[in-house]
Formats: sequence, C-alpha cells, structure tokens
Amino acid sequence: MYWEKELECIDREELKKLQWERLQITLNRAYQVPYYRQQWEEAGVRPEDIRGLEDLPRLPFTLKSALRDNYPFGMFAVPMNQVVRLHASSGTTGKPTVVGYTQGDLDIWANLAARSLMMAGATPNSVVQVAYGYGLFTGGLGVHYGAERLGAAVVPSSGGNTPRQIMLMEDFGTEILACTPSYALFLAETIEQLKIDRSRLALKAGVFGAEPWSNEMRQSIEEKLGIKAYDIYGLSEIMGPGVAMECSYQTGLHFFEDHFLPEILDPDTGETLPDGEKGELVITTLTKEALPMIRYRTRDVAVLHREPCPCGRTLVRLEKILGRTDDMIIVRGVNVFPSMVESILLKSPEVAPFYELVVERQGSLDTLEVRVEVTEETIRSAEIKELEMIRRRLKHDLNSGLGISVEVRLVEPRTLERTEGKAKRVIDRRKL
Ligand code: DLL
Repeated sequence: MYWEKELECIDREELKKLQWERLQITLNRAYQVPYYRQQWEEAGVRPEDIRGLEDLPRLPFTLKSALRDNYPFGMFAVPMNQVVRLHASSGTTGKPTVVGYTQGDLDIWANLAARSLMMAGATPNSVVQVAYGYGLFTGGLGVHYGAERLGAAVVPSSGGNTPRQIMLMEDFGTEILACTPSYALFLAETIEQLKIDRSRLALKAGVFGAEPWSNEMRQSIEEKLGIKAYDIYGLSEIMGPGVAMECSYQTGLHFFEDHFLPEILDPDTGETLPDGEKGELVITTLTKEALPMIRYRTRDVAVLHREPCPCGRTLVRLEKILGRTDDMIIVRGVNVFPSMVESILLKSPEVAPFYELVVERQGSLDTLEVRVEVTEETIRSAEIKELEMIRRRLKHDLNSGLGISVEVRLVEPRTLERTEGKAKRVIDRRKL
C-alpha cells in the first residue's frame, strides 16, 4: 500500500523536473543565510550558476560543525516567528546541534513519517506504539505525528519503563512498534523474562532505526517478537525519521527523493561516487524551509541502488547503513564497523545479540576485545570446555571476517548495559 502513490512511483524524468524546481527554491532560500552566502562566495559560486541538478557538486559541502558554529539559530533561513518547533541532537561534547521547523516543514515531515509507517503495513486501524524517546530527540514526535497523520491510534509511550510498555502492548493490542532495534531486543528479552505468552500480543511489525543494525540482528528481533522488522532512516539535521524507509521487499531503504537529494561521496577525495559504490552519504534538502541543508555530510556510510524494486516504487534505494564514520574504529590500519562484528557474532546461536567492542592501546599497538553475552540456554547446557570452544570459534570467525586479530570475551546473560535509545557499542579507551 502506498501513502502517496503518485510520488512514490513517480516517473524518473518527472522526478528530476520536480527536484530541479525544488532545488532552485531551496538554493535561493539558503542564499539568504549568511553562512551559505559566505561559503559560496568563497567558492566563487552564486545560486544562478547552478543551472541544473548536475551542477550541484559545484557547491561546497556543509558539515555538522556549521550548525555548531552558528549555534543555536544562525543557520535558520526564516525569521523566528515562522519557526514552530525546535529539536536538538545531544552532542557527546559541548553544545547540541539545534534544528528548527516551520509549520510547512512539520506538515511534510508528518506526511513522510506516515508514508514510512504505511510501508511497514500500518493502516488507520492500527495501534502504533511509539517507544522512541519524546523530547529534543526527533524519534518520538517524528513518528508520532506520522502515525496520527495516517489515522492510526498512537500510544506515545516514549522510551523506558519496559514492563509497562509490555502491559500497554498487551492491553491496547499494539500492532506496530516503533523504537530503536536495541530497545526492541530489550523488550523481547523482558517479555521472555516476564513469561508473557506471545500469542497474547497483536504485534505485527516494527519500525526500527536511529542506529545501525545488521540483517542478522533483524532476524533475531523477528524471531523473538514474531514480527516483520523494518528499517527506517533519518537524521535531525535533515528532518528526523522518514528520510528513507524499507518496503516489504526489504531490498534497501527507499530514499524519499522528492524531498531529499542523495549523493555518495568518497570521503577521502571528495569525489562523487557512482551507484553501487560505498561511501559517505551526502544529502541536500529540497523542501525544507526553516533549515535548508545543502550537501550535508551525514558521516553515514552507505551505497545507493537504482534498479527497479518489485514494490513499484521508483525511488532510489539505500543499502542498510553500515555505520557512521565516527563509530568506525581503525585497529592496526583496518576499518571495523560494529555492525560487521554484529553480523559475524549473530551467526552463532550460542550467543545473544548483546555485545560491545573495547579498544585499547598497549604500547603502540591497538587491541580490540569483543564482549558478547552467551544465551541462558548456553549457560545451562555448556560445560566450561565447550564455552572455551565457542569462544575460540567466535575469535576465529571474527579474525577471518574482519582481517585483524581480535580477543573475545564471553560474558554472562544480562550483564552488558541495556538501552532505551541508541546503543553504545564502542568503548574506546585509547582516547582516555
Ligand atoms: O536518529 C532520527 C531517527 C529517529 C531515525 C528514529 C530513525 C528512527 P539523530 O539522533 O540526529 O536522528 O541521529 C541520526 O542516526 O546519521 C545515523 O548515523 C543514525 N541512524 C538513523 N537511522 C538509522 C538507520 C535520528 N536506520 C543518525 N540505520 C544518523 C543506521 C541510523 N543508522
């Protein structure tokens, strides 16, 4: 089912025309922002020099630091009396990154979130439980207004209070659960612990995002919750959840190109890469009013595919995001994303989908230790000798899969930290 069939299945030539019309408006809007004006003047480009979509690479990139340097509202392209909502992402250090929305921006966001939910099978009859955090984070309110726009019944449970979440799910007949994939696992684990009969739940699908998660993790969540798990992508600087979303064929996330223009960049050379090649995702907004973003470097590592999708949507597809360049750890010259470790670990049924990566420096050598919980079942049935065999096998799989030597530590069930929001996978002790 489509929310906006004429746009989701738009003819590609028509789409280009629409994008070009929208890009011109966006560039003129951005030119009113002193930051952009200065950047473009330095690069010797004016909005009228951009004569078609293919000229976009002439404009400089926008980095996250631009938002920080112009904290809090310096990047806004409209006066404050037109801004009706603010969100912010919690930077790990210093001031957060602040984003603003006009009424028009919120309207489009609700539409795109509704489009996303419908792709996961939500209908006006569905009960949608939003267990993303509400507040400055865009997850809660973003999905919330999408579900309302769709006409579904929204349960704004926000993150946390896990037993109560489960009670609500059971009593309200929640069909669609929206939260981070790591919280979905925590919910599944709690359901098991509370010995709740899964047949008493009406859950059908999950709309999971805000952090990288592997296909193996998807399988694990689907089995534990008895649902179909969909991947939703977004980021506050661009809008929030609903920038790209999987359809039921799950062959990548349809990127909502009628509102956002994607490019894939070689992060080292700054060159644009062709479809099918892995690089950093760069996004230009096409309809944002309060905060137009021109060639924003997301730091997310992604691949684009343009082959037709059996669902009929013509929008380009984003392969599941591998991770953020910030989360990528370089151990002895080899790039490792936590999602790669996750894929390898979860192929072994003896371990649970709870893990962390600890990087340390011994002398001048970096070491990587992977800590992973074993399942209750493993603890019950395996002898110490068998545990050691499991550990060695995982170590071997990781060593050959990642191409570096890794230490593996098996830990007891429920000893690693659980999260209501985004999981923290990497503990980097080298920076301390
Ligand atoms: O996480 C928005 C969101 C909320 C998306 C709920 C999906 C669901 P930020 O807090 O600004 O916004 O974080 C954005 O999270 O650049 C990615 O690195 C990561 N991310 C978001 N969705 C996915 C995903 C929200 N589906 C940053 N897969 C992004 C992998 C994701 N990473």
